[in-house]
Amino acid sequence: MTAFRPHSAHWGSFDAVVEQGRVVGVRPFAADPNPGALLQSIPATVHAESRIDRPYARAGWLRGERRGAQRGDRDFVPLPWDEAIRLVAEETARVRAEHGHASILGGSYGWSSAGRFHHARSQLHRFLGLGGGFTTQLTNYSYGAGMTLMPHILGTNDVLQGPVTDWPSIARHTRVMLCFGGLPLKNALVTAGGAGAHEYVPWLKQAAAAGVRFVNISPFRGDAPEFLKAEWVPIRPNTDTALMLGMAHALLSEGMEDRGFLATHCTGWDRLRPYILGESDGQPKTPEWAASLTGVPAETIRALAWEAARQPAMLTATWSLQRAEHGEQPWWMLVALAAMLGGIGRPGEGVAFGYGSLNGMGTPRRKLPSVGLPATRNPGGIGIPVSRVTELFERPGEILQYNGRDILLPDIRMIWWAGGNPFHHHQDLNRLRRGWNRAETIIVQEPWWTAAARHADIVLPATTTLERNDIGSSSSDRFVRAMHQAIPPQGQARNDHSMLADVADALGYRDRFTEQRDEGVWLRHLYERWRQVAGKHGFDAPGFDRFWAEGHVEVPPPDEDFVLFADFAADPEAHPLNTPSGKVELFSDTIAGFGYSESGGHPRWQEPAEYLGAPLAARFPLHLLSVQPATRLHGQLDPGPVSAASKIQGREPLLMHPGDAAGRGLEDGMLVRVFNERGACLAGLRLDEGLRPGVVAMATGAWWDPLPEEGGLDLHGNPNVLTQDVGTSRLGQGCAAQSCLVQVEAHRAAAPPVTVHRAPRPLERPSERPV
Ligand SMILES: Nc1nc2c(c(=O)[nH]1)N[C@H]1C(S)=C(S)[C@@H](COP(=O)(O)OP(=O)(O)OC[C@H]3O[C@@H](n4cnc5c(=O)[nH]c(N)nc54)[C@H](O)[C@@H]3O)O[C@H]1N2
Ligand SMILES: Nc1nc2c(c(=O)[nH]1)N[C@H]1C(S)=C(S)[C@@H](COP(=O)(O)OP(=O)(O)OC[C@H]3O[C@@H](n4cnc5c(=O)[nH]c(N)nc54)[C@H](O)[C@@H]3O)O[C@H]1N2
Ligand SMILES: [Mo]
Repeated sequence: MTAFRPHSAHWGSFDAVVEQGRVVGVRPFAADPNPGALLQSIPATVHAESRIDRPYARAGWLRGERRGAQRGDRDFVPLPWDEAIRLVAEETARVRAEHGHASILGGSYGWSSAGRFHHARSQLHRFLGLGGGFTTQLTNYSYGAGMTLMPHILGTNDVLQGPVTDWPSIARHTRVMLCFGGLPLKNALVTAGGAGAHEYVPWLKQAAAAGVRFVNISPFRGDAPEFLKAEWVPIRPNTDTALMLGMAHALLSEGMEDRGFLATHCTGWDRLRPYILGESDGQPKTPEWAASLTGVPAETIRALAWEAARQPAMLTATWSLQRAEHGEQPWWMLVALAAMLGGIGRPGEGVAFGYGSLNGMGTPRRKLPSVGLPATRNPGGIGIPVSRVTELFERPGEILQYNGRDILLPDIRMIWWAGGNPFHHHQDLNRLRRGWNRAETIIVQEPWWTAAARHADIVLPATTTLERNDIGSSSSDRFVRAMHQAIPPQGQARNDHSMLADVADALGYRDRFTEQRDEGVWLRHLYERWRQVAGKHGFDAPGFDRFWAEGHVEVPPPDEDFVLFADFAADPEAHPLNTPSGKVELFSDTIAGFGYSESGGHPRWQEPAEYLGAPLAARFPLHLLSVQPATRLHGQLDPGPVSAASKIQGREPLLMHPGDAAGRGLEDGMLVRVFNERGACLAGLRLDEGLRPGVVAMATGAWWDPLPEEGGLDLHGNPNVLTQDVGTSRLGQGCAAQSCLVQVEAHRAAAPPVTVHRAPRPLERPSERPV
């Protein structure tokens, strides 16, 4: 018999097609106008060979090899669940008693899965918070630098998280849209918490049909879909700030800046203007100056500036631009450029970040929170900017500067991860692993044998969403989705909530953790809480039983276009921004007051240590972009068929311009070795004329499969063995993965096969099992 069970994932809502206890297919959600291909990877991934079948412990850990022990040795011993729970509880109690709450790193960054109750990271935070606290991780990898910066200069993070000026407003009013980083189709496959409706492509088509002209300012032509007929401006990576400064100079030299807006709505123009003109530092930021850094001709820079000044222009940049050394600067300068054009807060004009980064940005929606667990208290804990995780391991007792604060780094004894994959998301993985190994105990909750699970001491097998009931919900999506359990738990997998409840039980606080609710009661409780909030926002949602039976609730879109900062634009006195001056801060006294040499009081051009203009480019002459994958979500779904079909000889593709390949004797489809001083990986070469020469690109997410020795060659193609691990600056301390130079050569030797999608072979003989 075939059953259809409503369900949801970050990459789309669907019905799971179930036969004899197995997911055999998926049927896209009927209300989705443009369902994505990633859904097709679900059945094979849920039933993959790489599912963790039962709890395990690392043999060396059981023998007492703790701090400094090598992890990732794959020497795992199966454990019965009750023993695993007992070991975890005893070790947690010991670490807390001996070293304090802050010695447990429970930040556990990662996307987890769409269901909001069983959201692994939220469950872990709740468990650790109720137990006294933990060291958590602040900001995120996506836009950590940007979200630290924007409150200083615009007083809000709406400009990058939404709601932003919506597509109907753009289609109606915008004439030209300048898109730094483009408007890639691949990124719009996903929405955190579940994509009920993929409306990005229909909206892009509508805007193009309405006559909006798109300009794709990016090293990669493929960042704009063909149907937009976008002009391509191939810029050198990490030089966008210089291009924007050149545009600003072009505006000033023609007197095209909006002096009224700069006077009434901004502060600090008197400091930024002399910098653009070169009066404060002796270097006028002319289009010619910008051309020498960006590789974009001065005429093009002038034309872009004048075009944007003559008609309604929307400026946008993808989140990727700030994932680079000095990543705060291009975003700040884009705000300054929008201020010079005077369009901030006008329909179809101004600036916002991430239209091309995630499905849901700019989609008409009401500002409603998503269904979810209440925020956790973290009484005894402290927070570290998420991308500084390796430094946290390396420098206990030292100070980390961040956004005007001095953070004393704790000595991490225990690492606990649920719902994230640091050996996917972090930079310079060989260095991360050295720091990681300093912990005494590492616990990972995972459905699959990811690199994080392989680097744990205790591995707890988690169910996937299809093995439990939940609610999918995102503040960026109109639909709240019922997620019905489709199949029984696979192997001995358990829900994150249930395993943590058992550990809480052993530690004496089960009831505080569960609030004596089971799954069903929790779902009803969380939904009804949300229904009340929705009611206050004027939306009358059906009761839980109807929602659950119908499978979804649709929150209707608002009737009117949404324009970000409209009130402020109309009357800056009555509706000031939440900045110290109440205005757009083109100069920030607060930021200047931090005294960081690398981030001053106004946006400025600063050379990254790794980009094509740097001395290091003589040795590593290619700029590597590590972009979001079209074939999966980060490391998730990598074992599925959509991801597998994109690989070349089983390795992740590396995109390269044919000219760069010819100079190296490389041909399409061959295996190459990509390397720098931090590490090396194999990749399959794909030639693409749409890449700026000197730039190569590789998607993230191929599961790390290193040869066993320290720093060993990664056989699969995980770009994070190459990326550099520095903060964007002390201001934002964001991830700077996009600043990375490499060299590429043919790999002609025989290449061992990629085996990382198989489960590691456990130690089976009882004699190998230590007591
Ligand atoms: N070089 C480079 N690196 C990058 C980026 C880049 O642009 N370049 N981008 C960065 C960005 S923006 C991000 S957001 C990060 C993403 O990094 P992550 O969010 O850490 O990546 P995911 O692979 O989504 O990790 C989620 C993990 O949760 C697991 N999981 C799913 N459901 C459950 C569950 O129910 N229970 C449990 N216990 N686990 C579950 C999945 O199997 C998966 O391993 O990567 C960052 N890394
Ligand atoms: N299919 C899919 N979609 C995803 C994700 C996924 O894993 N898979 N991840 C999601 C997540 S967590 C996030 S945070 C978002 C991230 O969204 P983004 O950060 O926008 O995504 P990226 O692919 O890293 O970058 C977008 C484009 O920016 C260009 N770019 C890179 N560096 C530069 C530069 O210096 N200058 C200019 N002008 N352009 C540059 C690259 O060519 C790249 O294709 O994507 C989300 N969407
Ligand atoms: Mo992200």
